[in-house]
Amino acid sequence: MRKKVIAGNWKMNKLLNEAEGFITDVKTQVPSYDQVESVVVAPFTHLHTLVQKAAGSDVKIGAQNMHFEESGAFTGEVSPEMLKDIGVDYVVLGHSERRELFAETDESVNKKTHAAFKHSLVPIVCVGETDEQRENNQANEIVEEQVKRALTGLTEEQVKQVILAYEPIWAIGTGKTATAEDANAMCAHIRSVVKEFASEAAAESIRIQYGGSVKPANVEELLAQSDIDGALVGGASLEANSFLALVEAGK
Ligand code: G2H
Repeated sequence: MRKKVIAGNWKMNKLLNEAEGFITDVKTQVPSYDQVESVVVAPFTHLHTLVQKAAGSDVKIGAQNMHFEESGAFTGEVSPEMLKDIGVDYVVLGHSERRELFAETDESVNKKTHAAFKHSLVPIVCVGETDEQRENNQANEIVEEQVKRALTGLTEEQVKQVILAYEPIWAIGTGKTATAEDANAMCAHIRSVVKEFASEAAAESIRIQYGGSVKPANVEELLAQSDIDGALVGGASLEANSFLALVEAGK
């Protein structure tokens, strides 16, 4: 039985005092970590404070990106070691907004995934097709390629610990959600890709989230699907009550 993981991706939202207030509101109310993993994925400027604020609770903190190098002349970048040093546990890699707007590639996502393991960060690796690719019946093939390239070179044990987030780009922030059946079909396809690429055991263990306009009203149906092991949630993760409803559904 795979434990569900619900991650709130705040993107570039909230000032520090709002972020702190959010953690205060949710930290005593989230289900235990044994039941469901509740992750707040916040902007870099808030991470140190939020890790301290959430200490001792069942809320874990994640970053939205990082560089794959250890250190050096990379102005504006943040290293995996810097994240680990302040107590961050998860990192989102290859979100479609980073692929589209900031030139993230499958190759850099792969390097970042390796770097995450080197520093004991749990990578949440995003994959997903555009509207046009879906219309052209290329969705399976595009997502398969993204998954394989992200996982290249990882050990079987590492593959088991990756969290993949299937986020169809046409469903992100648009209010359009893939139907639960469509989302599940792609997550099942991803699991079969992992089986072929790594092993059956890795495919059984790896968690696959769905992301794209997930909200309290649709999360239960999505999480009830056989191959959906959690959600990566943007807009609906910004309010404490909504986040709590989402993580409750993951129990
Ligand atoms: C997809 C998702 C979070 P939203 O980007 O990663 O955002 O839930 O707002 O569609």
